[in-house]
Amino acid sequence: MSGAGAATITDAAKRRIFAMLDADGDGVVSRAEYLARVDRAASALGRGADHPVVSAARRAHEVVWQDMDADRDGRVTFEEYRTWAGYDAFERSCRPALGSLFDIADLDADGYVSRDEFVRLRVAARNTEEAAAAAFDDLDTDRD
Ligand SMILES: [Ca+2]
Ligand SMILES: [Ca+2]
Ligand SMILES: [Ca+2]
Repeated sequence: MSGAGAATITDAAKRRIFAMLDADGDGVVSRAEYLARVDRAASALGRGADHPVVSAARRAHEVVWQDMDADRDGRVTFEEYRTWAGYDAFERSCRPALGSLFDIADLDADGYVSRDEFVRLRVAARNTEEAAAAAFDDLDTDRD
């Protein structure tokens, strides 16, 4: 994971992220595709769909979704995504959404995501288990 801030996300990176969100590859991200992130994370971590952290994550993602869909037509095009990802909106609404996924992953609610919890979350985001484990090791620089 690079330390690049939101403002420096390249078009290539935005395209990769957009392609990941556009699960059926039709060139637009639907609300269902976007919110499916929450359901995948919840089921990977064994969280019930009505668990408070899952409901909170759904609300946080809903906010991001509304923010991204600038023309409110229920679809996010790459152009919308590209414009949105370059602005403060990214910081403002993405941070709580990512935080909400963190809360889903933090099964014992100790405020830390353990290696095992992190791997399950990343697998849910369709990374291979191996890449997720490597990504965690990259972040966990003091190996604790
Ligand atoms: Ca799609
Ligand atoms: Ca739109
Ligand atoms: Ca934990």
